[in-house]
Amino acid sequence: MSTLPKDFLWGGAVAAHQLEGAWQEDGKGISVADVMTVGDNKTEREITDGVKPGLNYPNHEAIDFYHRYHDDVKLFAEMGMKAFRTSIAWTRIFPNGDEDEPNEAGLKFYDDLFDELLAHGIEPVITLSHFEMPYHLVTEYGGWRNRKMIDFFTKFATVVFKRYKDKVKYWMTFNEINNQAGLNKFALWTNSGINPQPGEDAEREMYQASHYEIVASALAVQIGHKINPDFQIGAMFAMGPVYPVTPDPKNVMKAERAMQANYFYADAQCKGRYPAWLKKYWERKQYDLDITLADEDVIKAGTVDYIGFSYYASHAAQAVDGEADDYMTRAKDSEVNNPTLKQSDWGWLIDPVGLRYTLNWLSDRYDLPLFIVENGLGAFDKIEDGKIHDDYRIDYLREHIKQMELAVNVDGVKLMGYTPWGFIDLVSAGTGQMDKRYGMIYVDKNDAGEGTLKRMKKDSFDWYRKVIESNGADL
Ligand code: BGP
Repeated sequence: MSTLPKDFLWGGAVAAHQLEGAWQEDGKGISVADVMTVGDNKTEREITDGVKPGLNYPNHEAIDFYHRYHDDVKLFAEMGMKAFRTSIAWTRIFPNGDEDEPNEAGLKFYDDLFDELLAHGIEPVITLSHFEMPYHLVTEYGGWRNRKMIDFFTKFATVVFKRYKDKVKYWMTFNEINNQAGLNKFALWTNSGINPQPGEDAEREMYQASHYEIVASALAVQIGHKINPDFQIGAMFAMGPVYPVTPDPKNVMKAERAMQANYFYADAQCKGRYPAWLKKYWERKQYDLDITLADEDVIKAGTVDYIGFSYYASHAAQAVDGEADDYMTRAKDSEVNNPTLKQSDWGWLIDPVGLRYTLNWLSDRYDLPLFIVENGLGAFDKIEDGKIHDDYRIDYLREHIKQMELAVNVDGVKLMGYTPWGFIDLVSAGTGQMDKRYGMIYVDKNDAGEGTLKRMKKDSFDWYRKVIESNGADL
């Protein structure tokens, strides 16, 4: 018997630019996601300098949710979903990001979508910025390197908070805000609109941009609470715990450092301050960041109500011989394989126990309600006799849900809900392609962009319906 709370938010998660399509409809502007072409397992997606004719940009059409959401929401309701996590495409509301007035057609789209969800008993859970800031803010202002972004973002947040104050209760500010700490090109671009050029110190730019985002997030929390005190406004982190590869204390320290480098955002957004090690690091690097006393007050006053996080995989780290005492490390730089775990088709380590570990780690450290807003298995699916028997996906989700239930029932973690990622097939953020599928609902479209866009239930659809119906008892 499950002891999950009765109001547990079972659902699914997506992001606007990965499923809506209609990239230029009803006044929508171009976002950073719209100028990225495809990549694959090994090569990162290419960032283009504006949309170029002849290149492949799969998210321009995506799965055409923009025109098909009425039917899709019916399917979601049939699955029994109680929560639907998506984002609001900033470029539908402020096409360039710096206009005085919002775009009414964009606002109306989300009004209609939220009405449709609510009519089916599905709670919208909304991310304000999910890898889709207006491209114009990059070309004109340099993206989040520029303090002006705080005003543009808070204006956008204020407009949507006011407009949807009676329709949306659960919000998150920035999707996986900590991704960029790894300094990879994709994350710097999608989080902050930064495409570092040779000779530039990408790390400094990342810290400056992150600071402005943290301030903007804290302001949004305060603004939101004034507009509707019942709002629950969360942070959103990509969680992938880093384990020491062996108990050698040097490896333990290495793993701890990688965790610190990745999760200082959580300290700022949940505790309202930067950690001491980070201030020391900035000093040593002589970064001289633009962080004012007023900013520090804002961060203190704008801590979040809950922590939303994604969980896909864990990592293992190993110390490097002869390393200086003041090293900084990124999870990726120090990463080694963990032979105790199996891998997905894309080489992501499958680690259900790591989810329980993560829930405990976050809960102990921040003592806030938690919300698993992404989890899932990206895999190739095969149609056999008109069906998709995705037992591998069911196994993945089942094992993670079991660990999640242990964290709640045995460890006493306060958990608000579970919204597995991409529960309807959509464009992968990492590759920009379709064939890395997470869905319980298949969408007929392949990497070459061919297909009817027809929806079809996979075996995991009925399995998940029963999980929800039994509140997590029937796995
Ligand atoms: C997270 C993002 C999502 C998403 C997911 C899966 O990082 O928040 O947008 O796509 O990961 O990643 P991918 O699509 O690269 O498999």
